[in-house]
Order: sequence, then C-alpha cells, then structure tokens
Amino acid sequence: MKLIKHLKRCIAASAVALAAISMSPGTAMAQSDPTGPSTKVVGGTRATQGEFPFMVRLSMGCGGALYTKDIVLTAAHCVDGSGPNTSITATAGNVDLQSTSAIKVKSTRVLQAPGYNGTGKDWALIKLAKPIDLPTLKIATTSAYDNGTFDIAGWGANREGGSQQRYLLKAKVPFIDDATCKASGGSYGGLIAAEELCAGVRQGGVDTCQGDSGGPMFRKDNAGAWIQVGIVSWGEGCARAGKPGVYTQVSHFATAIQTAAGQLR
Ligand code: 4AZ
Repeated sequence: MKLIKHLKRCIAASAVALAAISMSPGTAMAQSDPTGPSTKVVGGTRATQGEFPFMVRLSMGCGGALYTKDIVLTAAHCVDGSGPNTSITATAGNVDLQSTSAIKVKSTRVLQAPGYNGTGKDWALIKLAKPIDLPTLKIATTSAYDNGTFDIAGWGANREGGSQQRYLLKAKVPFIDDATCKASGGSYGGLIAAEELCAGVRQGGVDTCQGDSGGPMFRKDNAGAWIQVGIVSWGEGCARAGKPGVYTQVSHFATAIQTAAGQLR
C-alpha cells in the first residue's frame, strides 16, 4: 500500500517529465546506431520502428498495450478509478513520441480492476475514442508462458530518477521464481505470488523504471507470436541488484480482463 502510494507519486512526476521530454547525453550516438548497446538506458537499447507495434504511451506518464484496436491494457495504479474519462491521450504507432506520424487518440472510459485497493490486481482497461489500426498484443490465458526470458519496453526513465524517454527502449529480463522474489527484502515480502510475477537480472542493471508502469512484459509463444505475460507494476527502485521488477501476472487475470473488455463495448 505504502509502495503503491510511492508509485503514484512516480506517475505524477512522470506526467510532468513527459511535458518536457529530454534527451540525455549519448542520444546522437544512439540515433546513428539505434540497435546498438547503450549506457544511457536501464540495461536496454532502442526498439526499432514497428518492432513492438502494440506499444502505447499514455499521457499520465504510463505505458500500455493494445488489447484490442480500441482498448488499452495498463496498470490499475496508472488510473484514478472507473468511469467516463476523456482526459487520457494514447500515443502509438511510432517509437518516437514526437514523430508527426505518431497516432494520438483520446480515451472515453476507464475500467480499473474490480476490487483494486493499491495492492495486487494492478490492471486496468482504457477505451479509446476510435480504433487504432495497429497489431494488438494477445494476453496469456494460462501460466504456460510464465517462465523463460521476457521482453520489456517503454518510454520510462533510463535510470532510477532519470528522465522520461522520447524513443522507445527495450530490454530482456529473466523470470524470477516467487520464493526468490519474496525473499528479496523490504516490500518484496508482501509479494502476492498468485497475482504477481517477478523478473530481473540478479546482479541488477536491467529493469523497467518510472514511467514504464502499465506497459507490457511479453515473450514469444510456441507459435512465434507475441504474448503478454505481465504488466509493469512495481519494484524497489530500478535495476538494483537483488531487487526484481514486479509485474501483474496477466494469466491470473485473463478471464477478468476479457469480461471487463466485454463491458467496455
Ligand atoms: C514506476 O514507478 C516503476 N523497477 C516502474 C517499475 C519499477 C519501479 C518503479 C520496477 O513506474
């Protein structure tokens, strides 16, 4: 609960930072080699245009993914509650948030996870005013893919306390089992194993960070298609050694998400 309040402050800060997206040192080099390694990201590199077409940036300073062409799946802690809401702008279709070809669509309604109280159940749906003609990201409906190496992406901070990013960044993080995650000290003792999934590099250096909240954690399924297994939820700081990223376990909520999406039509 305490941590979630902290995260909400992060989001407010992210929204302010978004108003003045800044490029940090090294951007020129990153532009000449957008897929090359970078020291200015939390262990990540630039995503290429079209690589993750389902990625959405939300105007309150969160990430999301296209669940359908007109519904974005994000985190409950990124929204204020449920009901009509025309205040959110979703930006999609370009790795560069400042591109004139980026697609921007307003929200019409928000549905926060029923029973959300700041702990667990960290998912929400945002209905858009019109469909966005981009590929959607299917959600995991069983735990079969809740293992292995995951992909993460977002426009959030490139380091703990860093600025929001103009260009979409990506990284890979390995699964961390619930027992190991729960034993990570501090807030991790409160991990809700059935509802949350942990991922990260033990030694630190690779992670999601402030402003990546609500964005997807995903991997390829057995048929080679992208499948969403997590939603960026929380963590103690960013990319700290022994402090994994915590993600909403999408498979646990798949039925509830499907039901909620049906109510948004
Ligand atoms: C945040 O404040 C946030 N390292 C997102 C992810 C993580 C920590 C904080 C995980 O949005």
